[in-house]
Amino acid sequence: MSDRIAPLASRPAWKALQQHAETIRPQQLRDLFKSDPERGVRFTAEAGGIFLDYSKNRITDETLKLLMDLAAQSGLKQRLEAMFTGQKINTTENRAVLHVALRAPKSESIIVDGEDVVPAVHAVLDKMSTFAGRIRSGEWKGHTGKRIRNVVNIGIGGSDLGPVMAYEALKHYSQRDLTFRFVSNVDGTDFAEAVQDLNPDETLFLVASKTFTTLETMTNAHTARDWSLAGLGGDESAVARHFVAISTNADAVAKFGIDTANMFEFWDWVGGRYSMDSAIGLSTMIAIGPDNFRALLAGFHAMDVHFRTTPFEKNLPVLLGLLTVWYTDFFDAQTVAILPYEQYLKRFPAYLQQLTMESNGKHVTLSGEHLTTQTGPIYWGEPGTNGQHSFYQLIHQGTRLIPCDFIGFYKTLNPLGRHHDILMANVFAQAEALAFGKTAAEVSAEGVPEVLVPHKVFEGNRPSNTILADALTPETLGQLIALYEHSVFTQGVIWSIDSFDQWGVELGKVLAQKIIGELESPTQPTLAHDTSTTNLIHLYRSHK
Ligand code: G6Q
Repeated sequence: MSDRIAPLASRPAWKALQQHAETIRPQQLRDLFKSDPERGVRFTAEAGGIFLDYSKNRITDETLKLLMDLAAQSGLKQRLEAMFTGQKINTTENRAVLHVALRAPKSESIIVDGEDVVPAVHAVLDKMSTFAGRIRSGEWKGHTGKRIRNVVNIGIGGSDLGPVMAYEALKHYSQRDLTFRFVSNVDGTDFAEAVQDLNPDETLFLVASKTFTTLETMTNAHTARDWSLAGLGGDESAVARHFVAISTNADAVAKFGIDTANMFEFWDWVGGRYSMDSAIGLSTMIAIGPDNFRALLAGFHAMDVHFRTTPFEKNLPVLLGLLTVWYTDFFDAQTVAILPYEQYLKRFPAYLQQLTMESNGKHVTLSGEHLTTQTGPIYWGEPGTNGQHSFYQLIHQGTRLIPCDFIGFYKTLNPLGRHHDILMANVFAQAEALAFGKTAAEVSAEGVPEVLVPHKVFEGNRPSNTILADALTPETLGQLIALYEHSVFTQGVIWSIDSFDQWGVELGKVLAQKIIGELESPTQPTLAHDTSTTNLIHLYRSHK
C-alpha cells in the first residue's frame, strides 16, 4: 500500500507546509489570540470525555487544513483501515498489528490469516479473570497452603513498562492487601530489592515474556525460581503454585517448568509495547480486578472507535500526531514533554517513551529509503508540579522549542483541602505562561531594574496541548493510552515508516551475548574488539 504513496518530500501538502511554515514561524501566539478571540474555544476537540485544547499551538486554520491534506496524501485513512482489519502492516516482520483486537467487544470479528481472533482474545480474558479472582479471594493457595499476598511481575520493555505504569496509575482501585512488585533489570539489585521483605510461600511470580527467551527476563525468572524453591524446601512441585507464564511460546514455558495450564497466551500480532491490555496485563487485572480491567479495555476501545470513525479535523489522535509532525519537521523541535498533573501517572512519561520512541525512532521508510526529514521526537517528562521546580526553566526561557502536553483532571481521587485547585491552577498557569510570556515592557513596568529586564522576560510563543478528563478511572487511562498509541501511528504513517518493528535493539543484544562469554571465561579470552572495548573488558576482568 505504501508503494502508492508519494515520498514525503514530494507530497503537495508537504511542499505547501514548508512554505506555510515560513509565514507561521514569525507569528506570535499572543497576536493569533488577539486576532481570533474565539480561538481558545474553537481549537478544541473532545472524545468520550477526553477534552483536548490545542489552541496554544503555533498554527492557524490554514496550518490545520494543510496538515489534514498531508494526512490524506499520506494515506492515513487507508493505513488505519489496514491496521484495524488485520492486514500485515508491520511489513519488516510480516505481521498484522492488532492491539485494537485486544479490546474489541465479543460481537466484533477481526480476521487474521483466515481466522477470527476476537474469540481467542475473550477466552484468554476469561481465563485471566478466573485466575485473578482466585488470587484476589485467597482461594489460590501457595505450596505450603498459605494464600498469595505478593505478586511479582518479571518482564522487561513492553512486558514491564505497561504493567508498572498501569499499576501505579490505578493504585487507587487496587486491592490493598496484595503487594505488587515489578522486576525488569538484569541488575541483580532489582530482584534482590523486590523480594527482600517477601515471604516465598506467599509470593506468586508472573513471568511475562512474549518470546520467553529474553535474557533479562529469563535470568530473573531462574533466580526467582531458585529463591522460591530455597524458601519452600526445594520441592520442584512448588513451582506450579508460585509461577505462571504470560507468553506466546508454550514450548519454552514448559521447558522452564511452568505448567502450560498456568500459561496466559497472546499472539504475534501484539507488539510488546502495545501489549499491556493483553495477558501481559495480568498483574493489572489482579490488582484492580476483572471488572475494572474490562473498563480499562472499554476505554481503549472507545478511543479506537473515535480514531477510526471521526473526521480527522475532530480526531484527537490525528490532531496530536499531526501537531507532533508539525513541530518535529518544521520547527526543528527535538522533543515532546509529557506533563501529567496527576501523581498516579508518575510512570506515564516512561511508558510513553517506549511507545513513541521504539515505534517511531526509525531512519528509513517502509521501502527502505533513507529519510530526509526528522522522525520520532524524544518524549520525556515528569509529573507536575515537581517538574516546575526543576526543568521547566529550560522550557520557559531556554533556547529550544519544546512542545508540551499538559494532562489534568477535573476531579482528584484524593480530595484533600485545597490541593486539587492548587494543582490545576498550575496546569493552566504554566500553559498560559508558555504561550503568552511576559514582554520587556511588562517587566519594566513592574519597576524591575533595566539590567535585570532581559533575564525576566518570557518570550512566550511556546506551544502546548492541554488534555483534560473527569477523573483518572480505568476507562480514562485506556482512552489516554490509546490516544497516544494512535498519535504514534499517525506520525508513523506521515513519515512512511514501520512503527511496529524495533530492529534497533538487536545489535547490542548480539554483542552482549558474545561479551558475556568473554567476561566469564576462566582463561584470558582472545578479544577481537576495537581497542576501547578490549581495554574496558580487560579492566573489568581484572577488577571484578
Ligand atoms: C516492544 C519490544 C520490547 C519487548 C521486550 C520484552 O515492543 O518488542 O520492549 O517487549 O524486549 O520482550 P519479551 O516479552 O519477548 O520478553
